[in-house]
Amino acid sequence: MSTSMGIGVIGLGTMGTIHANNLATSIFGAGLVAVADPDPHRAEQVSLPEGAVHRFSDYRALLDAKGVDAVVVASSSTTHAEILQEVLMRHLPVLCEKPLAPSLQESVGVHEAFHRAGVPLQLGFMRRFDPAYVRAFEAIQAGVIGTVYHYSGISRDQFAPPLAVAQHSGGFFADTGVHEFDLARWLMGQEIVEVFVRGGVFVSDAYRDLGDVDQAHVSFGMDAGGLGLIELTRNAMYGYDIRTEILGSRGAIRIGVQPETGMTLLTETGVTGDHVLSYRDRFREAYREELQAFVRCLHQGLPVLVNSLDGIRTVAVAEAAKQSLAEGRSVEVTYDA
Ligand code: ISE
Repeated sequence: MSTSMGIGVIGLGTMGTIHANNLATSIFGAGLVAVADPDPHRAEQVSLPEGAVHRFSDYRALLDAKGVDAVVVASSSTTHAEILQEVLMRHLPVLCEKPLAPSLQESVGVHEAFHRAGVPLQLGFMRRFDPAYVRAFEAIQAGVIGTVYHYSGISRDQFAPPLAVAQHSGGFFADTGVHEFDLARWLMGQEIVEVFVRGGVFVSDAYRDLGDVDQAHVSFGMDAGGLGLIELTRNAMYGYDIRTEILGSRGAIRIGVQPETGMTLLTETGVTGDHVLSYRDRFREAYREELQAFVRCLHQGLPVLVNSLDGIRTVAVAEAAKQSLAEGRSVEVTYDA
């Protein structure tokens, strides 16, 4: 592998575009060499370095292209398993967007195949690279809040995703919930073993036809006795709002509402500030950091920091959550397909 690694991005929706732009402009030790999307107009959304980046409509052509040393898979979730098999056949390291695959069975298949072949697969849990969450993790590891025993999470999107996107996302728990499940596992240092879920459709009526919900509460238990509560909301209206609090025997850590800027407007009519509207803004730095970490691990031959095991564990919780909601009872989380 040369000093600058060539990376290809598969899928140019919201996340693929973010990764492609980051690779084209700000990742040390790697550059964007190819993009693939069945819709040719999507490549136009990315400001590609003139002449240097190959555009493909078929992702297989990208995988076979000269100069592609690693790939980012950011296509819709329902295509991950199939694309990852092709990536594996070419032994290319991959950063794959979450979820690993929408179902536990497919996710386990992907995990086992990559694990057996020893090909690096990093999963797109970017919150683990956000400066506030990194600080929280380090403080917990250092024992600053003692023994942790409770996780609270609030995860609110401003608006529900378009139905066409939601249909291929694996549902609310696989698409949105997995970020929270992963944070809880990572910060608490325990696995989620049981969930109880309530939920409903309150704003996005069309979600009823999809058999999905736009509001849910997940209460859970963990293997070392930790407890947790998560609120998932698709339509907060006022903005994107991700909050976390970990309670320990000697204190708590809180990651709160993030303003877009530090500006506060104070006039005779009142005091107002601004607020982030989407994950693109809230986690802008984290998306760059996760890619940089991926590239650093490949260059240094180190294991990636978030892997396919994290993928199957979170999808297992998502499946149990879906079942709990449907059956109105607590469901044990199992990691077997
Ligand atoms: C989206 O796919 C993401 O990954 C965002 O981080 C999450 O907050 C949102 O709910 C998902 O739809």
